[in-house]
Amino acid sequence: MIPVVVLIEPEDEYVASHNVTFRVNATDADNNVKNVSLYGSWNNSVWKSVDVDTTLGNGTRTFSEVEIENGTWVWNAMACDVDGNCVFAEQNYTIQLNSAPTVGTISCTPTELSYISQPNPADNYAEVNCTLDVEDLEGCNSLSTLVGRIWHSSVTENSADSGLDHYTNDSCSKTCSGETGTVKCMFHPRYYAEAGLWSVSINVTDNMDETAKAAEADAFAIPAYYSSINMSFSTELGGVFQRIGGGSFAPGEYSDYLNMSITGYINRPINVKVHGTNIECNYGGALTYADVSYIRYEKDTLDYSNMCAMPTNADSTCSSLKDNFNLRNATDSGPNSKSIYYMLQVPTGVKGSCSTTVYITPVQR
Ligand SMILES: [Ca+2]
Ligand SMILES: [Ca+2]
Repeated sequence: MIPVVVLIEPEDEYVASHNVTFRVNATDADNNVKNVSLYGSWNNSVWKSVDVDTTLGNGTRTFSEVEIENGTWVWNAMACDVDGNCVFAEQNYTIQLNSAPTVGTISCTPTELSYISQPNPADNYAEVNCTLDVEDLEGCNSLSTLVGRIWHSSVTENSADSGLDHYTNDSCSKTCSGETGTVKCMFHPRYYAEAGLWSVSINVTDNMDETAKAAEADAFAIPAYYSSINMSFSTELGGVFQRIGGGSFAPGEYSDYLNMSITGYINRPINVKVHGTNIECNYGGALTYADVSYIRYEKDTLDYSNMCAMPTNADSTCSSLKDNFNLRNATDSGPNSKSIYYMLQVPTGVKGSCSTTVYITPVQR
């Protein structure tokens, strides 16, 4: 009698991403199977025996972890008995091995962003488009997942999305022609995004979950925008506001030193407490805020890093100032004066005309 071969695994038209294990069953009514050979077409498209199992008799043969080139191939198994009767399974099966996609270099336009102006600053964003050449031997259309990211140099690719410094694409699309194509990802960084150099990455994933990524450092720049800052001062008694200082600054820049003079006309020495309101910035009606602690103050130190941060609560003012301001009594020769010095580091993340009010409260020593 001649043997009978049945293909068990993998099923016909199976798609694999790695080495493949084949299982076939060979039986013979005489129980005299001598060997079973696995055949495939993946060796330069030549149909040939890939492996031989010489176990005698009826039973299942396993060909483990067979290495197969990318592509779609035909396979079968042949059993021979001791009498020289050889037979294949009735029908060939096909198997497909997947290749990972490959990618080129990302390029983005424009390389320096500019922002749309009025009338709708709350929605104000710039558009940057980044493109990437891709290839997949199973066809560019097999790329099913496309993800683009852009990030400021102060964070990393995997940081959380933030309007300030990290964005995932608004959209990514592909244009395909056979195995190759182009992926284009669009981003909309907001008007208050951090100035400086931004990097980009694009991930592509094929329908077998194999991925490829391209990244480009310093792909485009966001220019520094300028804020105009006004600081208003008042004494809590009397409520007379005096607008001093201000000007136009880039985020991160320092203002000039501002000097508020306190004059004592009374016969008691005084200290002072100060506090301020958070900085409010208005850009065509869209409001953003920054903490008042960007303002620092001292009575005699002109070094921003060693000045006290302005609090919002008058009871928690810089103790060195409160306890040591020490404005002396007025005397026969006239009143005494002392100055408080202020300095502002312009906050990042805000845009437009910003204002804040600082209150000065005399305290009897
Ligand atoms: Ca036989
Ligand atoms: Ca593929």
